[in-house]
Amino acid sequence: MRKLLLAAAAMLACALVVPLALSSSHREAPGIALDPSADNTDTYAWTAADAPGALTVAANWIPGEVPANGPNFHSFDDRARYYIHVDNTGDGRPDVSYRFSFKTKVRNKNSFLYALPGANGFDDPKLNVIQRYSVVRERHSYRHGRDRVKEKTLARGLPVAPPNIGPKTFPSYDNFVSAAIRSLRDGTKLFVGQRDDPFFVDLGATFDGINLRKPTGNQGEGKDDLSGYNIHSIVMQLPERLVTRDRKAVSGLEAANAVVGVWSTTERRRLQVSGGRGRHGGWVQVSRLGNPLVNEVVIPLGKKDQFNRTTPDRDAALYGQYVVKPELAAVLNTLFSVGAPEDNRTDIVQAVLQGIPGLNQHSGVKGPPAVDTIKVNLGTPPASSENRLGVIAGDTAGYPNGRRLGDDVVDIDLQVVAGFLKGNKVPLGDGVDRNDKPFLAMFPYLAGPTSGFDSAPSTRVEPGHAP
Ligand SMILES: [Ca+2]
Ligand SMILES: [Ca+2]
Ligand SMILES: [Ca+2]
Repeated sequence: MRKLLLAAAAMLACALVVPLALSSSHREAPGIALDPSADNTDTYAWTAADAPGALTVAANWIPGEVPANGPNFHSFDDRARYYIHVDNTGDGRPDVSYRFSFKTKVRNKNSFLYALPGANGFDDPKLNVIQRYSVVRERHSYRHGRDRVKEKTLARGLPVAPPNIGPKTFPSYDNFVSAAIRSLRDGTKLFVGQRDDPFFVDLGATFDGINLRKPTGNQGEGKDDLSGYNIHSIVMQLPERLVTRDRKAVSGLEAANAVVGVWSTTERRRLQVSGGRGRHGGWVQVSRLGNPLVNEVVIPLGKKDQFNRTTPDRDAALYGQYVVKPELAAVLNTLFSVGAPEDNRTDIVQAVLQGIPGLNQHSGVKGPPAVDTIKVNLGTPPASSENRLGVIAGDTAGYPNGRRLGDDVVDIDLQVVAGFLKGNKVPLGDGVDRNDKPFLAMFPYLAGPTSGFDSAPSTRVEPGHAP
């Protein structure tokens, strides 16, 4: 407890600040908005209350999945590669990466149905379409500026939980969820499949010029524009020794190996076409996501696609200027006259990109470098009662020390950009305080997906009122 208090005090003394921005990372850049199956929406990294010796990560893709979108329901793309990266030294380069590749099989190509009614398991022939995945661990070492990668295939042919089509097709959808939870020999727990989008935000108000429905404060009446929509998620629970610098468990908050930085990316193959013949080239990164909202509202339109292609170790050089002088602060001042500091926001750089000293800053690195990773101190005990505003509300187990599913990053960002940590406390918020569905207390934590049968919004045609 004392350590926690010290950390909280250190944090406030350092005028800690949090990221800027407004809707996590759904359709955040022009290029990736045209390629939803490769589009990262959110990355979460935290210590789960029921798994204190492990790093828990949830990485989500495919924004705004309409549950009823059949017969070709949403899925991971067999032609892309999906990554979760961990940096345990603080330089913004990955030290351990987990790579996911997918393969879809159609059992009966003469049927248009994804599954026949009553399908109840991955081996049930009534399940006509099944997607499976392999996971490869990459360990990176850097010598003379070169990245040497050692690969190990951890598992192949693991099943992806299918899209939740409806109660007639899948009377016991949760059976698929249980069967999709896998434990690897090294103690890693895995789940891959469709879930409810855990992000909550009044998108309509936010991008209508931050048209907060009750701008004097966070007084409710917001609309969770992502409610009822699903995403595809990879959830991993990794024993600490698999991700730390010295390959040992973390002994406490001040341990030298305690902080890790997490982000996710997607890659596609280059395609070269000449003389009417296509040829596949190497893999290229097309999307990435560390802290929420950075590419949304910090990076200007002209740089958003470049941001998705570059790596965190180059963030300070390429994008530092947009964080130090965030456009959002000026926008908030114009709209609401909140008195947000508009220049020299090194407080934001520290909180989001460098880490808070004594809490989630990597130890033993010079600078420290400003890199867009979610930095989580694995020695921070989970909160007995989570506060949605995380560190700025004194809950040091929350954002930006990692990111939990329930952290209200929209409100945190609005308040921090307005100057919360410089004493300018404006109770800004979008009026949406939590997800539309409760999270689970156990793995895989994210709420179950809305089914196609229950898809909304939709208008029920009343009897006798057919058009
Ligand atoms: Ca590194
Ligand atoms: Ca939701
Ligand atoms: Ca909110």
